[in-house]
Amino acid sequence: MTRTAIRTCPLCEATCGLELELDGDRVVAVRGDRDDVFSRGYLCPKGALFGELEADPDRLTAPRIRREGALVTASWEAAFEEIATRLHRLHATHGREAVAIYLGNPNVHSLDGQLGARPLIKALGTRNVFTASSVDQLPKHVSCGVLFGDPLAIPVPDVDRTDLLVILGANPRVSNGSLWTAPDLPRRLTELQRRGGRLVVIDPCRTRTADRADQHVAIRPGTDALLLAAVVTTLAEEDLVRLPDHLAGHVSGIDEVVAALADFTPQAVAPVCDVAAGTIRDLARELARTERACVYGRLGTTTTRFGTTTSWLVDVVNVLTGNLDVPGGAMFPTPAHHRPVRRPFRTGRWTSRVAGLPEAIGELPVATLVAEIVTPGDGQVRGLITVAGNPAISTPDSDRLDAALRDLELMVSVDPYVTATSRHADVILPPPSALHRPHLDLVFAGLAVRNVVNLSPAVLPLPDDRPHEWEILLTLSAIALGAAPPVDVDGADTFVATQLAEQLVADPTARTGGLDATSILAATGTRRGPERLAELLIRAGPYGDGFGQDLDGLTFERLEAAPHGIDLGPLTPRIPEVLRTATGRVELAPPEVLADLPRLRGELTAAPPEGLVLIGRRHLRTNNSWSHNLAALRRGRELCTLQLHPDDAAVRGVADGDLARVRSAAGEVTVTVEVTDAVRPGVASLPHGFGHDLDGVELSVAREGGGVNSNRLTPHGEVDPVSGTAVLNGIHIEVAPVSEIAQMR
Ligand SMILES: Nc1nc2c(c(=O)[nH]1)N[C@H]1C(S)=C(S)[C@@H](COP(=O)(O)OP(=O)(O)OC[C@H]3O[C@@H](n4cnc5c(=O)[nH]c(N)nc54)[C@H](O)[C@@H]3O)O[C@H]1N2
Ligand SMILES: Nc1nc2c(c(=O)[nH]1)N[C@H]1C(S)=C(S)[C@@H](COP(=O)(O)OP(=O)(O)OC[C@H]3O[C@@H](n4cnc5c(=O)[nH]c(N)nc54)[C@H](O)[C@@H]3O)O[C@H]1N2
Ligand code: SF4
Ligand SMILES: [Mo]
Repeated sequence: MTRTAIRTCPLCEATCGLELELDGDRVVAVRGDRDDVFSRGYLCPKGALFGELEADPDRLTAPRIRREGALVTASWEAAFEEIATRLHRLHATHGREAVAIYLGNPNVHSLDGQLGARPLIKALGTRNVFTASSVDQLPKHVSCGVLFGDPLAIPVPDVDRTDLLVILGANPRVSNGSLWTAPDLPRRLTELQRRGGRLVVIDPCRTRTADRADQHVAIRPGTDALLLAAVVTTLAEEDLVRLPDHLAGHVSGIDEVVAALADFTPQAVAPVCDVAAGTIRDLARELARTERACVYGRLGTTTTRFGTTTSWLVDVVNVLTGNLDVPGGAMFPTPAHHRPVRRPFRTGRWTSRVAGLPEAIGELPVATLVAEIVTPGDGQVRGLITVAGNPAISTPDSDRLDAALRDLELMVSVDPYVTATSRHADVILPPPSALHRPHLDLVFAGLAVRNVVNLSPAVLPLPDDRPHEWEILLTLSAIALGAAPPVDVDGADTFVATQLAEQLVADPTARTGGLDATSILAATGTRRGPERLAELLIRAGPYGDGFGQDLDGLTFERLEAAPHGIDLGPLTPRIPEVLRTATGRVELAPPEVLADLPRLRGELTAAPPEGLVLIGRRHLRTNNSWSHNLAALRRGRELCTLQLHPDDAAVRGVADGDLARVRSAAGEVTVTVEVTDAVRPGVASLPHGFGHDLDGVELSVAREGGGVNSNRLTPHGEVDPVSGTAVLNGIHIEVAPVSEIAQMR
């Protein structure tokens, strides 16, 4: 007898509903949940293998402790004892800054991680906080922070209602969207075109998304800011700047922006971008004249030298063409959970010790983690806790970082696998799989193209001998605060919940404002952990019942009764209420970003780049570094190839299928060449997340899967200086046939 269970897919930002067929505790089939109010049955190849991922025999079920060099299985008690002894010693000898934390991407895909990581960061009391954001979307947080006063107020393309969508540096037909939650984006993009709308893709590669677009502009990598600046000058020159009525009086700095960008004319930027001036002008005119239009930039614009400035310009263009905060434009979602009003945003409240890079949203750039570990002195990082991250593969200068991790005095990894990263840990704490935990998304709902809420109960009970991930994180928090195990997890959990309840009753913008903290806490009954926190946030949120004040409002009972989710309607205009700047207006000309314009101007006169520039790509069947252990995903042709344009391949004497050496300032890899005119001349493309065949890695399938770690080529010092985000796209490389380099030696 099988049974079915409904659960939100935890693998990417699309948050599709899955219908799982279970035989006992094994998932035997996965289908898209056709009744899901948002994803309506969509399923991608990764989601389809959710069952295999859950049943992966390489997944750890018990902790590991390093003993005489080897990672041996240990009890939870012994693992926490070991951590407490060594962490307390490290803190006592070298202080709080000596212990760093790195939070990886899957943290934001679980309720445990979404709510469990904060207390740990606070408890560690270190400024050495690193996350995958600084190899990803941090520039967007910073640009929205300065524009709107809130780094989480990120407008998303209202794809279902737009008539023109201009995508820069994203490949949603493969990635399924990022900072843009819209399950089944491929269908939504097709529908946009079917109803007569246009899709323009600006990307150095003819990606799957570009291939299906109405127009593909093969821009030179790293030059999007110039192109967008020239769109702004065209709008100004041709008197095309228009604001929607409701924005009038809520936007400052229009004239300043126009003046600051005046010399970035289409003619001036065209040779640098390698895009015709006429194409840029037409783009500006089309954006201004199309009733409902939107510009969207993503990873290929954020992880570049001008990440923040480009992200800012995306929204500047949306504002000036009258497309911010209007249906069919770029809109701010209204998620169901309460979001506290934040203080006006600023970066650089502190800087990193070695490179002096600025803090942003409470973290430091991971590109500088290696420098913090290897550079002696006061505040040197000697201990590291990684949670759901694989920095040894996913972050810059991997060879050096890998070596540095080996030399740490203490390393703890909360991870279900022995990976390139966790193989260096002294203790590995494996969390249970997604089947064992409830889910309610508190991140991507704030980036979704419809307002939706969806609670997934745990599919399977957790075996008694295993802690939940939030219990692991709370135990680590208590230890970091000085507690000796066994830790009173329930006490710590109640403390966290009480703090939240007190904040919610003191917050006049919450539906719980003015209520009594003890009563709202009591109303959550027997719920514990992040589920209890989530209930507080939902009932305090904009659709919440305010704990009985609004009988039609959301309660957890209502969510439990709606396994396919609840649709809360299309996005609605939110300006001015969403703004959190000191002036309460959109600050279109923030000084932090304008200060970067001289550097951008320097690009206009810089010598054209010589040689090859490396960029990245994603595959439909891989997920960053961690889905590579599924045989079914690795089937078929080689995925980790260096794509080269035929002209570039010919000049270098390499042919399709040859092995080539690729060299950058950081390192060197040997990889198979794929000759294709899908990449523009002067550009090479290599996917990230590969290269698992390292000593000690216990990923039996991924080890054999081949491929190289592209971040061995990423220099650690190269960042977007405004946000500190690593330059992953736009790395200078040399490519030569393997035989030729051998001869040179
Ligand atoms: N060159 C290059 N580098 C890149 C990118 C690129 O495009 N090019 N992309 C960047 C981007 S966008 C990102 S987001 C980062 C990702 O970088 P990371 O977040 O550091 O790495 P992941 O590959 O996502 O590894 C996630 C780890 O979490 C573990 N894990 C999975 N589920 C759970 C769970 O439920 N709990 C816990 N505790 N652990 C879990 C996995 O076993 C794996 O070890 O990589 C970045 N690196
Ligand atoms: N299948 C799959 N889906 C995923 C992931 C995965 O690993 N696999 N990872 C998830 C994660 S963590 C994230 S953050 C998202 C990312 O999702 P997307 O933002 O869609 O990122 P990519 O698919 O890497 O596409 C980036 C594009 O930028 C282009 N590009 C590179 N440099 C430049 C440039 O200078 N200018 C312009 N205009 N374009 C440039 C590249 O050619 C590439 O097509 O995907 C998520 N979804
Ligand atoms: S698109 Fe993302 S959320 Fe949807 S099934 Fe695939 S991996 Fe899961
Ligand atoms: Mo990401």
